[in-house]
Amino acid sequence: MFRKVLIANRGEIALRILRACKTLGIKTVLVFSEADRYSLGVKYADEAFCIGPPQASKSYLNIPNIIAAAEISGADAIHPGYGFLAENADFAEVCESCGIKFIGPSSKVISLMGDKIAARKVMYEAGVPVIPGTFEPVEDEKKAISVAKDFGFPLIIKAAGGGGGRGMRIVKDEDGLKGALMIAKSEAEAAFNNGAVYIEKYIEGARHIEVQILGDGKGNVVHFYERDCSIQRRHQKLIEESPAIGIPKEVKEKLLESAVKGARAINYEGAGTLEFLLDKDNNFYFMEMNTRIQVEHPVTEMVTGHDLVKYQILIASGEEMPVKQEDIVQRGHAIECRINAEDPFNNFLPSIGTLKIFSLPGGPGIRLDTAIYNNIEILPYYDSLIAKLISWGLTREEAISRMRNALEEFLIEGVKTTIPLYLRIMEDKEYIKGNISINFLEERGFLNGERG
Ligand code: MV4
Repeated sequence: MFRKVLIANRGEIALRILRACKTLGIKTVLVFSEADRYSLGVKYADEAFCIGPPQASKSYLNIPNIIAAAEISGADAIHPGYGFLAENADFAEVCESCGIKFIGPSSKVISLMGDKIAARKVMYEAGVPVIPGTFEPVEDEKKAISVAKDFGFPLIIKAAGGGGGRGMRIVKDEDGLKGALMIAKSEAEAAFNNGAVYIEKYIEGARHIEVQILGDGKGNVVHFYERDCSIQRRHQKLIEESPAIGIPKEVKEKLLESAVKGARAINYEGAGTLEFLLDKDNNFYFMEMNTRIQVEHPVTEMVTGHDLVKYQILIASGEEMPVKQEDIVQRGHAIECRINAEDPFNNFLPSIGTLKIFSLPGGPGIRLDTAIYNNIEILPYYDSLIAKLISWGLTREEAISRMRNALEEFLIEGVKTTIPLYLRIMEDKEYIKGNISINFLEERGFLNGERG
């Protein structure tokens, strides 16, 4: 087992990883930027190293400084959390060549799944249903038109180097095709240094369903069921839940089995997520794979009772699969609301200032993952997530009512937050019925201040 782990992240996920290390008796090193000098992570870690100024590019993305901190402190492994360097194949490769274990899959697998065309191909060959579309980059209009003949409109053009909704364009008809292709290619080149784009049939009114898997890199893969992450704004998830309701049993079984099959095909090591779209007829299609622990992993932990971050560390240290599939059962229902320091009534404008905490939520089935404390300064350098509020109940109704109570109890001032939006959503009749899709917020008027 590792003696010492370096955590290359900040905020709530840094605390989450610190806690997992402590339960395993592993010493912790945290790297932090000048903006995070007074963070809870710095207090709780056994050692902490400042790695640069607030801008992420000079600190949390500064590979040489992070490696230097690992070497000086004698850390055996680095946990990247999510965001920042978590899916950076170059970073994983540097760790590999320095003899520091990157807690996650190999740099090879990260870069394979980072190439969204290659990922589609691998999954298709493994027998996982993928979205109808191309398995090669689409170079010109002629090819795009022939793709349109095969699949029909609407289509979606995606960047091979993109993912998570970055570098996508929906095309409604042939008139828009040429221009969209050219713009998509040049944007992809500029954003990802890779102008390759591919085309898929656009699946309308879909739900975003993802499957949590864990592999040990020795051929064993288990799943921890699914999450519904349909409630998003501009590809930022706001509310996630597990289980995904209303999916026929046979479909769900096939979905979970497909995810495991896909992960096995790449001999996956670590925690990962296969993202799928579920159409109105309950057909599911692989979209992309995330090779990291995700923000929303707590809903899965709440319904299964398993500690996913602990398993990440055990597997990275060389252990075989620490859990049997039959010991992973989905019990009850969990919902996560991402509390952001943003004004939901003013176009989600980021809000900064000194946070005043008057009351934190609690009670049965409530989990709060956060690194906030009274009088902390909320600064504009990083994403605006300040807390993740998770509720669990025996039924979805109970999870919703506990969430509503917890949101009411959560009294903070000094910055605007998304809490009042979530209070309204928890009372929305379509949300309560489970009528959700990726268009939910727009369709229900929660954007542009109509209701939200
Ligand atoms: C799609 C899609 C529909 N059809 N692909 C968004 C995140 C990234 N993982 C891929 N995404 C989507 N891909 C096909 N073929 C719908 C989404 C999508 C989405 C698209 C537009 C606006 C909001 C969205 C929210 C979630 C998913």
